[in-house]
Amino acid sequence: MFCYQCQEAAKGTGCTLAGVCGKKAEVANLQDLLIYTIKGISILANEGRKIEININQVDKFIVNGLFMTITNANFDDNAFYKTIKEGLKLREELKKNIESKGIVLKELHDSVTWIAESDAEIELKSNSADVGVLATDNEDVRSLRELIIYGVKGMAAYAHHAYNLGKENNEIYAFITKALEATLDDSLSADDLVALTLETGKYGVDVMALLDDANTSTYGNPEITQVNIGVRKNPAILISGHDLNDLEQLLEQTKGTGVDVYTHSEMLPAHYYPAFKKYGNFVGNYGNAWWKQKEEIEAFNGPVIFTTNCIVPPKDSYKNRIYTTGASGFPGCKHIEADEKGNKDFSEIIQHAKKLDSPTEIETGSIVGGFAHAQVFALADKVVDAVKTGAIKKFFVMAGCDGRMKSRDYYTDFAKQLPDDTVILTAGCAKYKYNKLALGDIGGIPRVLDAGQCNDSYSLAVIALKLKEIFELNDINELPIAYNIAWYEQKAVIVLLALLHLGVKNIHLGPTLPAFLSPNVINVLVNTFGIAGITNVQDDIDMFLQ
Ligand code: SF4
Ligand code: SF3
Repeated sequence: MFCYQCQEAAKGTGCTLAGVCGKKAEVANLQDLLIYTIKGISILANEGRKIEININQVDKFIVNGLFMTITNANFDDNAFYKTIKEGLKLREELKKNIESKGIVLKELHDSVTWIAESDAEIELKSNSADVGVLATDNEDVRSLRELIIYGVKGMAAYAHHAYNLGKENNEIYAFITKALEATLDDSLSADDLVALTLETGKYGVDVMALLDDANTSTYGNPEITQVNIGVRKNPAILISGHDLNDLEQLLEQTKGTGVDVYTHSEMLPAHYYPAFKKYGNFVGNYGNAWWKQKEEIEAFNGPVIFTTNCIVPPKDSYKNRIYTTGASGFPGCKHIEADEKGNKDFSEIIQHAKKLDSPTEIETGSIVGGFAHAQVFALADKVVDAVKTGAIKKFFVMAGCDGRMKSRDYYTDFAKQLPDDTVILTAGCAKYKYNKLALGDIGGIPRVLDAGQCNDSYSLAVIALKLKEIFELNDINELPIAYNIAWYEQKAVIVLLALLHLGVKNIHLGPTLPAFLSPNVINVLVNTFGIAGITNVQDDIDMFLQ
């Protein structure tokens, strides 16, 4: 195996024996083969699109398959064997479909022609050096190809949530397959790939806008909300991940059963949506970011359902309480499948919860959030006044991911040491590094404004563009906004590329720069966009406030 897609890549270069995340070599290789197979399907999808055959089922397969390979989403070897076989079948059907229209498919890439009759043959192919990341020799080309692929993985995750809510955009699907085909094209130069990377950012903005539309048109606009972080004395289910449709189905099915529902990690922002406030058993948020789940799930006592990443390989003591659904999976844990209409039956989890103790209290009180674009626009006068009077000197966008590395304490210290006339704009699970600190408010505006999940970084961009308009500026970079972003997995990659597409410069990225960026690619990002890493809290604050 070789994997360097996340911030925890071993030794800052890549995991080779097993993932720091807990991914086994076999699964890593199967993920590579699934991506390889999806590239082959993409080549045919691009042909199919030219002659306007309906490939919606193929697009959905691609989006789901990409999502399954995101860090901490799916550790289940069986799920990958099954998905690869499904992919090969779809690919052959698509091939026939295209050929039936009189098109002659010639000189096809191996990713379009390889076949396997058994799991053993799939395993053999997955071990071949041609399918993995290192199949590309040139370090810079490899770096750009993977940067595009990781951006596309993040894009796929958001497209997946959107289509679960009935919102799709064929241009996004078409970009995904075009980009994946391009990563096999040896005739493209590094400059071509840089251009494609920036184009990936454009579709990153589009997919986040699509998901924002899907979420807000289904569940209303997020509004300021106090979220309880304590517990009640009923049996309960913990729901994690990002999928709001799964949450809605769980709330509908637990209604009136005496079983409570709590969110974990990236599901916290669900509390900000008006539509979920009507459920009396939707109690609050339990715990913190994904990486604390070993202690927190132990203490929760009830069953846990993962709708997406981030799963930490469970301890035996609670593994029988773990359920997965959607693109997520873990060997030995029950996976809840959707029927053809997307309906899921959570009754087994509800029955399971009834047999278990209520959650152990680990915290009390509440946290505030719900500052997505509509809510911030409603407060615009107040915010603009605060900027004009100098009550707010600067905003710090600190969106992104949290993670287990000790070096991430930087973000807690950074938040603590920021001067009182600054406001943090956050989204994603990065918030857990400072959302429980008593940072106060500025004239009623909290000093930490949480827009929501990582995809709601879109809201932060919309807010920035609105402020640019209000202050009549020519350039988004003239705003008093600094960007100090924490990243971990591939959704953060698409968020970053989206911000670059919007023209945001001088983004600082930490706690370390991605292992998949080669020195030359880093140079391009530094020279074109002023991307930089982080140093230490005091020097960085001084630099940002200069
Ligand atoms: Fe390593 Fe991250 Fe890949 Fe897991 S996802 S194998 S931790 S680089
Ligand atoms: Fe968190 Fe995985 Fe990235 Fe969605 S849940 S932000 S790390």
